Amino acid sequence: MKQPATAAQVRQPESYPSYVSHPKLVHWVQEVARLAKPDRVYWCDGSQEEYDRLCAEMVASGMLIKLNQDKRPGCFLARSDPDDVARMEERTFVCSKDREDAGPNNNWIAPAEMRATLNSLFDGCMRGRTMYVIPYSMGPLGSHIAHIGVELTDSPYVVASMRIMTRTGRKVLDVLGRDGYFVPCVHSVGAPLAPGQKDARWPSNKEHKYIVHFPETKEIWSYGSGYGGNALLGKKCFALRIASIMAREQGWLAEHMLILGIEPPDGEKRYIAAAFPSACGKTNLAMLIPPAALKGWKVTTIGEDIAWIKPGENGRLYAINPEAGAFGVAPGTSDFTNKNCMAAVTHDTIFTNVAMTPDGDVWWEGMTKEPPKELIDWQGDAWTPGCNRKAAHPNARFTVHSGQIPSVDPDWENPDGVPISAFLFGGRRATTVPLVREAVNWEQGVYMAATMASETTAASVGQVGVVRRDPFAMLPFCGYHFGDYFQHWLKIGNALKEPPRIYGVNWFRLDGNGKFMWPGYGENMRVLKWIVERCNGRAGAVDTPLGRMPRYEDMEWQGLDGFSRANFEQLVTVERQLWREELKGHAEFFESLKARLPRALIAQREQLERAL
Ligand code: O2Y
Ligand code: MN
Repeated sequence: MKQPATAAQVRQPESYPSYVSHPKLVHWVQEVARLAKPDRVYWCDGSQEEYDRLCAEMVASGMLIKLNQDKRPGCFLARSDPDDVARMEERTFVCSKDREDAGPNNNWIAPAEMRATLNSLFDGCMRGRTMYVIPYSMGPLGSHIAHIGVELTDSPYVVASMRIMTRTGRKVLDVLGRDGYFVPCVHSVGAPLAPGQKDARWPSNKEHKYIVHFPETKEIWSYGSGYGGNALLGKKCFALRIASIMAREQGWLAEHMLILGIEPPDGEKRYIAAAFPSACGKTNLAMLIPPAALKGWKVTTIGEDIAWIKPGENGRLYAINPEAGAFGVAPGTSDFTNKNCMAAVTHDTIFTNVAMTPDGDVWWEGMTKEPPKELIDWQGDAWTPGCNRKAAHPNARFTVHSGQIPSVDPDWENPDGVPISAFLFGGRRATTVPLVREAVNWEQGVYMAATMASETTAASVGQVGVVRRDPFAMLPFCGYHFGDYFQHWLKIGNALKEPPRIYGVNWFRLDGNGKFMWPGYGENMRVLKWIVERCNGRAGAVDTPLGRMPRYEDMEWQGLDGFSRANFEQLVTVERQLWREELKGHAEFFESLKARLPRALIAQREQLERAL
């Protein structure tokens, strides 16, 4: 029954605000409400008033702590359950009709079996709670590159976070109209409340966690976790896994890439999209501040995690950041590693699992050289230096709106996107992979990206120092078979009049003492400068079996004291024996993709083998 009302009112499951004019959306919301049986259904209008009210309610319930408003105005702290602290790749599923379509890169369960499991888990899972309806746009409202999703969730933390990370509420329904397309996303923390039962500080389900994607119907269902990528369904679930499937069907790219703008003092401004696996400093690169010695060079931020990229009519690629905010890792972020980011989180930020100072400010490992004398750790316990525990969880996060980043690009909300001149692909490799190389053509670039890998760190899964193939940095995020994905990249490139140049980079080479050979952070600008000058036809390079590389004299070294020509030569040496071993790794990985691996990539591998 339709009732005239404002969005701010809490509604009965069957009713909805008068401004909702999309029968299919209403029907779906009612259907999920009948299954999950929330006490209330609330349609989010996306207003500041609504955000403030929900935060106040979460402070009252203990889910959020209001931080010191003199030091961090508009900031809150959430402490998650210790078992619910990160994305869970092993609980993430792509349930295509045909198992082969999900590929060896995804966990698969037959759709009928998964639907039966979810129906049983979701039956009554929102009892005692409110089910929030969040209409959201991935990308600037009304952009021809943007798409709309609707998330149903029983977590007010998700509502507040989604308002920072995406464009939400009534304005999205205006764009959706009576029959616009939306991706249905259902999320529950999986913790129904009996009448009178006291809620947990961070409700979640210890026994069952599922993050599920149905490619054919483009649905997302997530159960049991309230954290990050498991719960903010616009991010990895929609903007990467489901969007990668949509992109293949519709002829565009959904990528795990930051986008930055680089303006030379005397040349054309260029935009670069760069893919790095998790824990390789993507946020830092996206907000890089050039060293003072590179006078007049300016870097701006379009996005720091995801790019949606579409061919334009002129045969170039145009990219938007589908998100409107960052869910960045706090530990390691400091005025030295990312001053722009530190400035962004001084206000109106939700922190999750960081430590708190006695006066209600935040702290995490790496923020300052010396830790404070006392803290309250991410679990709410007293902490002192030397107590042998981390004060902040290694995956502690800040959620902040992109508009707060000082380096944000004036075109970050341009609905037409920005033209991409170059793609960068980088992993964390202690040996073998040189500082930078340029692919001689699109196919070689796709090969570079398809074979990229990263060494595992303490913060990532499994054993430390193991090389894990992570093609295009999409291993946990590609919603379909990697072989088909590589083919899609080849097809997109072949149809472009002006394809972006493709580069491989590695900031993480170690010397014999286990020390980083490249200074990284702001000094990465020297590599970016070479790339932009290549795009602008102003920098030289030399051919190698791995692609084109800068000579020492092709890069700018002014202001980088203590880094010699010999250091540089070491970083760009092609060590043939190591590469022969590396190629075995490529062959092994390709073998896992079997018949769906494009022949062009096999040919690239053979060519490289010959060249070595
Ligand atoms: O652990 C999580 O839920 C977050 S993972 C994440 C968050 C922001 C950007 N990238 C990532 C990632 O894992 O690539
Ligand atoms: Mn990411």
